[in-house]
Amino acid sequence: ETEIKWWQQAVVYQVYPRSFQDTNEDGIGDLPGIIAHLDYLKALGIDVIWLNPVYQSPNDDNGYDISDYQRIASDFGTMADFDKLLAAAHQRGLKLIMDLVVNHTSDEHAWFKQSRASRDNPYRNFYFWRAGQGDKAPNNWDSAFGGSAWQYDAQTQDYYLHTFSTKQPDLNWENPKLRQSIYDMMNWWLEKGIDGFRMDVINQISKRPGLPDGPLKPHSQFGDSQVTNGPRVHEFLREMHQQVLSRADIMTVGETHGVTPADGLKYAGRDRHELDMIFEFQHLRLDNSQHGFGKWSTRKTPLVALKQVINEWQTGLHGEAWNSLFWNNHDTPRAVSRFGNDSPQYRDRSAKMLATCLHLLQGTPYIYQGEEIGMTNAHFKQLADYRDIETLNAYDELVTSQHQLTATDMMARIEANSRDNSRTPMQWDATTHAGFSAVQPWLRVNDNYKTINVAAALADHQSVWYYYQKLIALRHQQPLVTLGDFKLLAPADEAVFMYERHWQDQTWLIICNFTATTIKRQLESLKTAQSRLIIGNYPTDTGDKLRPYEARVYAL
Ligand code: ISL
Ligand code: CA
Repeated sequence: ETEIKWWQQAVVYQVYPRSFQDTNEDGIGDLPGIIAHLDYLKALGIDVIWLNPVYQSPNDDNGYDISDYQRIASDFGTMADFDKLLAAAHQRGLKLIMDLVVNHTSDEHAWFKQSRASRDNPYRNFYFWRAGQGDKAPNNWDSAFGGSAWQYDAQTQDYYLHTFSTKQPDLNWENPKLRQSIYDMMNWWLEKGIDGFRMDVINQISKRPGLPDGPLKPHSQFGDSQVTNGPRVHEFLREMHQQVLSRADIMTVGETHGVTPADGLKYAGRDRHELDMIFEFQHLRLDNSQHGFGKWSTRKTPLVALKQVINEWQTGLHGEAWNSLFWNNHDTPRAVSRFGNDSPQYRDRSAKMLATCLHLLQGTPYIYQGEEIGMTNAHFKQLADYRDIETLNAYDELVTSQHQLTATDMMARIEANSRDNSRTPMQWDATTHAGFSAVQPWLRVNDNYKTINVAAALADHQSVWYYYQKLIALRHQQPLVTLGDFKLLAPADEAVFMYERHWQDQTWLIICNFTATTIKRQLESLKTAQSRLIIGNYPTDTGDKLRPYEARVYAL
C-alpha cells in the first residue's frame, strides 16, 4: 500500500492569463487580475492553479514561444507581481503550477540568436540545423501549424527545425549542455516555491536519430512516429527527475499527444521516476475526420468509442499510474459545446452531466476557466474575429492557397474546432466586455456574456457553478472518489455512460445520459434497497426514466 499523494486528491483549475482578468486597461488579462480572483477560486474549492505561460514572449503562439524563461511578459506584469501571486495563493492554501515549454523556444530567445549567428557558435547545437536537399528541406516533416517543419535561414544557409511555428525552433535535447541549462532554469523556479510543472508537448523532446523522413499524414502530426515518444524520451525524463523533480514536493503533468495507456504506464508509472501524470488525447480525437482534414472536422464524438477509450485508461492505469481527467483546455473547443449541448434549453443540464461524468472518474480533474459556469464555444462567424495562429494558418493553407475547402465549409469547421473557442475572455458579469476589461479585449467576448457569467452563476444556487463546488467537495470528503476502482457498465449503449466505482465495501453507480431525449434503462435493477442518491442534476428521481442530459450518482 502506498500513501496518497496530495495531487491525487486535488482538483486543478487552469487559468489562461491572457483571458482571465485585465486590471490595467490594455485589454489583456494579467497577474494582478489573477490575484484579484483568488478568493473566487478558493470558494469554488479547487486546490491547484495551473498557469498557462506567463514568460517573456513575442507572442507568435500566445506565450508558447518563450524568449526568456526567467522573466515575466510585460503584458502580464512583473516578477514582483508573480511573487505576490504565489504568496497570495499559498496564503489561501492554493498551490500553483507553471507551464514548462522546453521542446522549443522563441526564435527571439538569446540561445537561438546565438545559434543562428554562425555554424561554429557554441549555441549552434542547442537547436537542430541541417543542410537542405538541393533546394528542398532536409526531410518531409510537417509543422503542426502548417507547411514544412524546416525553415531556411539565409545567414548560415542551413535549415532549422520547428515542429510548431517558424518562430518556435525545436531545442536539441541530445545536447547535454542544453539539458543542463533547462534543469538549472527549472530549479530556479522551484527555489521560488512553485508547486510543479505542466510540461508542454514533453513527449516530443527526443527526435528519431538521423531525423528520417516519416510517413506523410496530413494534419495528424501528433501521431507522427518520427517526433513523438522518441527513443531517449524516458531517459531524459528520468535525468530531469533526478536533477530537478525529485528535489521538491511538487506535481508534474506531461502534455503528451499520440500516447496509449501502455505509454501512460511508462511516463507516469508509480516507480518510473518520470512524471506524476500525463494528459492523453485519445478521448479528444474521436471526432477527428479519418480522411484529410484531421481536427478540422464537424463530426461528433461517438459515445461508445469515448467510453471505450476512457475505460482503457481507467483500468489500464489503476494501481500502476495516475490519470488526469479533462474535457477541454486552451487548445480545444468548450466541453459543453463539444460533448454536451450549448442551446439555452440544455446548456445547464449538459454542463452538469459532463462534470458528473468526469469528476467521478479516478484521476486528477482539471477545470478550464469558465467551464465552472458552463461557458460555450465562441460561435464567431467572421475570420476577422479569430486570433489563433493555428486557425489562421489552416485557413490560409486549406482555403486561400490550396483551395481544398470553400470559405463557407472552412468557417463551419473553424467554428466547431478553433482554439479561440476556449480563449474568449472570462465572463465575470453582464457589464460591458463582461467585466473582463474596461477596454476592447484582445479577443472578442462571447455574445452570450449577459446571461452566462460568474455574477449570475453565484446568484443562482442551482447553477453549474454550485454543482462544481459540490463535486469538488465530494472528492475531498469521499476516499472512494480518489481510490476506488472503475467498472464500465453497458459498453455498447450509445446514449448512456454508466459506470461503477468500488472501494472497500462501498460501491457507487454513476449514470449519465449523453442525449437530449428521455430514455428508459433498467436502472432500478442495478440498485439495492439502501441505495441513496449522492448527487444529480434534476431535483427529482424518476427511477428507470432518464431525462435529457440527466446525471445521477448513487451509493449502492
Ligand atoms: O492545439 C492543438 C490541436 O489543435 C495542437 O495543434 C497543439 O499545438 C498541441 O496540442 C500542442 O499544444 C501545446 O503546444 C503548442 C501550443 O500552441 C499549445 O497551446 C500547447 O498547449 C506549442 O507550444
Ligand atoms: Ca492588462
